[in-house]
Amino acid sequence: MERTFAIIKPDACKRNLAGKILAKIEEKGFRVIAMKKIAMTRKQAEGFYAVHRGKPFFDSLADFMSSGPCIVMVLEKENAIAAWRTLMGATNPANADPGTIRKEFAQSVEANSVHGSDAPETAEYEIKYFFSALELTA
Ligand code: FUP
Repeated sequence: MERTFAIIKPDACKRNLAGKILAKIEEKGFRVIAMKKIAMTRKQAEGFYAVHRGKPFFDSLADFMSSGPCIVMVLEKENAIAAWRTLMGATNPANADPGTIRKEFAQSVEANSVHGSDAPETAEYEIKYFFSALELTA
């Protein structure tokens, strides 16, 4: 079993798409280990996307991620990291496969509805950024 970190981003929360996205997650057999709704400050959003600091899209991305509430989650399944990225679809919704969340819901490469860790080390870092050990027992 593997765990990954997921976000339902502000664009999707604003459009009341959290339920539809969660339904897809559950249909694919992920177990939701932890979940909470949060509103990130600009600084918290910058810290989360620190690997992208200095890139041309960084400031706009940090503004977007702190523009409203999002839902952060820890998902568990066999090969959860790859399975969640497959269900999310390509970063740019124009390139996302049919049936993926980004193809169905994303508005742009920035407002692309969901996030998912890209490797075991990132998953561990991202889970710890948002959740305490006590919140990961379910
Ligand atoms: P992903 O892992 O699919 O979320 O994609 P990246 O880690 O490459 O990028 C993180 C986020 O930066 C994306 F979800 C959206 C944003 N981004 C842009 O806004 N513009 C770009 O050109 C690339 C990424």
